[in-house]
Amino acid sequence: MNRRGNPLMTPGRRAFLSLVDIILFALDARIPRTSIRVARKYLSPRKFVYVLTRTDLADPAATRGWIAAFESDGKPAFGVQANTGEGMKELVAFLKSERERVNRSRPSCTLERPLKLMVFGLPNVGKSSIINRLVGRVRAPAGGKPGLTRGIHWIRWGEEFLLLDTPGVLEPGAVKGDTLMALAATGAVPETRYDPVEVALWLIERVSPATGHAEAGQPAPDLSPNSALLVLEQFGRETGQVKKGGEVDLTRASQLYLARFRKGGFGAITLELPGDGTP
Ligand SMILES: Nc1nc2c(ncn2[C@@H]2O[C@H](COP(=O)(O)OP(=O)(O)OP(=O)(O)O)[C@@H](O)[C@H]2O)c(=O)[nH]1
Ligand SMILES: [Mg+2]
Repeated sequence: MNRRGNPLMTPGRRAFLSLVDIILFALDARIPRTSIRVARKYLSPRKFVYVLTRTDLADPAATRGWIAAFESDGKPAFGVQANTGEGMKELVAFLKSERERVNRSRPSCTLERPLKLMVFGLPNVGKSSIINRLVGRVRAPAGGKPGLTRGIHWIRWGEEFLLLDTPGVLEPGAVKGDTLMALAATGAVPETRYDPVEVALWLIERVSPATGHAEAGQPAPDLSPNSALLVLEQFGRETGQVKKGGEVDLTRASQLYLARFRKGGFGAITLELPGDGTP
């Protein structure tokens, strides 16, 4: 996640980006607005399409709303579950039709060349998983920790495409407040960069009106910090995160709460809905 090895985070990135025909801008479907706002400064206005990942963990109605909002803004958008391949068909069909369009627009004597696609976005959003699903086998290392992909890699996808896997773009020191909380809650920043208790309380305030279980897609920002703490303590007790004297171990309870949220254990929850401010 540092600038080394990531040409997207260097001053020469525009020249680098010009090598690519289409950019797949991967967004976490739970936080599309933050995914765009934090990453887009590294993107020059090349042709890109949005790929919303983790649709299994997001509220389906909210994801449909996001896709409709992007499309009405003239941006193709696709929702996928990048770790299983769910929803990839439409994206594949779109990319194939783009390739045909590009080749048709070339003079007939020109040799066809592979279309160059780059997958771009925040750390841990599912970029390498998208590539593996497109190619049909594991060609790009993918895993649960942000910052897994280091350096850039071209990967051949049949004769027709070349795919570029890239490291996530993010300078963790540059993000603060709600942005940092949203990124930390969804797993885009390393654990050393945030206080798990602060992030768990922030998340509970948004998703757990009373019980720690949200209604899908209904962020409820009304809970006071004090009640959030009570919810966290109750969660800690229920899950056995208790110290010797009987006091709840808030750090461990928070880590467990965040891990459960990231796996969809509280339901399919979108933290940012379309319509409340364009990205
Ligand atoms: N539930 C769920 N998990 C996903 C999805 N897409 C990716 N993952 C998981 O998210 C984790 C990160 O995926 P990667 O493909 O490594 O993400 P990345 O964007 O390449 O990450 P970096 O290279 O670290 O920037 C992995 O554990 C994937 O299995 C998805 O749509 N749903
Ligand atoms: Mg990766």
